[in-house]
Amino acid sequence: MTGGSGDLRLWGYDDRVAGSAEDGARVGRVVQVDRGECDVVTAAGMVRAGSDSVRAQAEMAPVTGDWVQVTSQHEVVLIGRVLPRLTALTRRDPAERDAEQVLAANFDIVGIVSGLDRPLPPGRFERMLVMARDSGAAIVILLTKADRAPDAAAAAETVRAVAGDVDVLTLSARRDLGLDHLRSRLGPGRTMALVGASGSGKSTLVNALARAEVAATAKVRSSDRRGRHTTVARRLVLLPDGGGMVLDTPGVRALGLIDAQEALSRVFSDIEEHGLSCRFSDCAHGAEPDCAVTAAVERGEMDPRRLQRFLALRDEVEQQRVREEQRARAAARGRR
Ligand SMILES: Nc1nc2c(ncn2[C@@H]2O[C@H](COP(=O)(O)OP(=O)(O)OP(=O)(O)O)[C@@H](O)[C@H]2O)c(=O)[nH]1
Ligand SMILES: [Mg+2]
Ligand SMILES: [Zn+2]
Repeated sequence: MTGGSGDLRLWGYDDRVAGSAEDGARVGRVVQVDRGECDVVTAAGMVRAGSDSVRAQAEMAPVTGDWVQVTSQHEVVLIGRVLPRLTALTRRDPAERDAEQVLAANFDIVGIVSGLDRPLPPGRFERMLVMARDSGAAIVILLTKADRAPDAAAAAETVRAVAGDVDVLTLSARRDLGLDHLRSRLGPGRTMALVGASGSGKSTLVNALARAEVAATAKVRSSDRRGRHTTVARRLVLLPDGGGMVLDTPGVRALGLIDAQEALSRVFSDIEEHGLSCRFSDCAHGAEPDCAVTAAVERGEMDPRRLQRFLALRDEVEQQRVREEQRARAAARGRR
């Protein structure tokens, strides 16, 4: 992991990153974050850096994938500024209601991973699609363990029904199926962040792409095919031969949406399009007269369950927004 800045380009360093750093600053990319410390790859190689000693508490905390400025004080490397993020995966912090938690930053593609050894609930894809859409990156759905599915093509079709314009690929890390196609979407300096349930095969896919056992994997429970939360840290892995990077993440239990109104509209663009013909421009697609969305359901043009799932996600996002507003008002009162 040593070498000149040429190596840093393999990690995605480019003119945009260079332009956002202060003149003469030492920059690096966060490869992994552990309590208070990060592994950061710099032009001089990998360094271990303290993450919060020099930054004010209110500033952005570094996450895996971030470009940062590093400084050295008496042999100790510290992270200074976190450079502006191009893309970011965010969710509602499960520990702190309504706070935003950034899971990963500066990836070009989000790979939504799901194993074909388990049922594929459409609502789970829709939720992950909203989160991925909100990140600002390109998206691909990766259906892994194709070798375990009696009819992978049929399973992929059911996912395509909710995927909109997002590509759905079927893969097998075990049989090396579809991996070359996936590699063709990466390449030097490009990063793909993997998200998906525990046991879906994210780390196995990382190892297959890396052609080495770089990430720990574990068998799913035989009773219900659920994973064991094997991966515990988000980690950026450099692929061989200028193949880009994959960002492995732990399987997520909760994916609360935060501030995702626009992404929601895009993922459910079919509903939004029908909605343009509703009588009321602010139609909630419930009991309103002349609602074009419920009419489409009645005509059999739209799956009523998809509408229900949309309404539930919309309520979740709306309630979160209302709470956020209340909190901002309370904070403003406190300042007066
Ligand atoms: N048959 C088959 N099994 C696979 C494939 N990909 C992954 N698996 C198995 O699925 C299990 C879970 O894989 P992991 O890669 O650990 O899953 P993960 O998504 O990283 O899980 P967490 O780290 O817990 O989030 C392991 O037993 C893998 O061997 C595949 O393509 N085919
Ligand atoms: Mg894993
Ligand atoms: Zn309506």
